[in-house]
Amino acid sequence: IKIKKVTLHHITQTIKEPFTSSIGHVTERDSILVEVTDLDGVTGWGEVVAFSTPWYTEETITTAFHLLKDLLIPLVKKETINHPNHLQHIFKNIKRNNMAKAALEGGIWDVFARKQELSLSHALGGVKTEIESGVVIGISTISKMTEQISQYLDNGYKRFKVKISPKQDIELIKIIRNQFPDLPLMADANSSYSLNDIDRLKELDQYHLMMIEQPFASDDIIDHAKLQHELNTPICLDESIVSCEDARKAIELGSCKVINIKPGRVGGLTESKKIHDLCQKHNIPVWCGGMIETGISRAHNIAIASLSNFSIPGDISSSSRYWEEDIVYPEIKAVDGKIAVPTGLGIGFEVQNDVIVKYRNSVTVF
Ligand code: OSB
Ligand code: MG
Repeated sequence: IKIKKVTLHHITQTIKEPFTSSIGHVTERDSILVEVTDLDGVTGWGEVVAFSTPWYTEETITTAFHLLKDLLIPLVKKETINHPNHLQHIFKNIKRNNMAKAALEGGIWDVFARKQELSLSHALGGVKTEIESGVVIGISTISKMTEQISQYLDNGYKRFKVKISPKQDIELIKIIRNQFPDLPLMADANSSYSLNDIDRLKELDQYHLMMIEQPFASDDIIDHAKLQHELNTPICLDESIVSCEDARKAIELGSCKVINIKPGRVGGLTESKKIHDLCQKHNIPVWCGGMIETGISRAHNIAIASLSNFSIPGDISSSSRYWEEDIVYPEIKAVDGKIAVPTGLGIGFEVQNDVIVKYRNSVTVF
């Protein structure tokens, strides 16, 4: 693959209802859609999943734009890329900035799959024809949260993740559990606890959650190991795992029993697959997280989630969960809680230029 041009589309969309976690609040979602075209005229799409402010990780839409424009795009334009796996080598002197790297890498994976006449799922080694769909319920009042659960249950979702923090945890989970005794339920704390809260977190054991996601800070894999040794509920790490090396250390320390893989957070699909393979070897199930992203990124998520060790339903919900109108066609739809893995070439969805234009602030061609 020889890259001819890369087009960055900066868009802003309003999500259907504001989304709140313990550390961040999203109403307007800014994204950079990355359109990669090679010398043969094959086009692929990626997406920067960073937010406008660095509440989830240190990257922002602005830092990612800078990295893409000044460093990553010039680097890939210089090279002939035989396989997207080689991008890790091409990017080796650029530290972190994983979401910027993943966006460009994702577009190149899409080009690569199309040129191989494969779906992205098959290009990655995916084996599933459908994936199970889960949904996330942001922080609001307990009654609104249980109402949303009822609604999403009717939609057929297979797993329910509620956001918690020390301000709203035990009572919330107790009420949900009483109302929905068999619900596949988990909680995501987005780092809102510390070691002082061990007794409080142990109280959650009685509600048989599938797992607790990221209770402690992102650099606290030692404390997570201490917690996991005292907790029956499996810990799932999200923010703590930004590379396969992180996953190896967390597994070795016993910091978690499950890992949430987000291609953006770990620097792309190649690294996602490495983490998947490592976890499989160690009997650690993985699932694919979400970033309130457009259908482009969701399509990448569906493809990676078709690998065999993605054995727990992730945060891949229907387009209609957040969007009035998605960038991709057809819209992503969970039917009976399942999303079909597309069989078309590349990401398997059509990117609708007229919809991009509607939400676009700027377009820059490199
Ligand atoms: O912690 O998994 C998270 C959204 C934005 C940033 C971080 C997280 C989330 C979610 C929602 O939990 C995922 C989604 O529905 O796309
Ligand atoms: Mg999370």
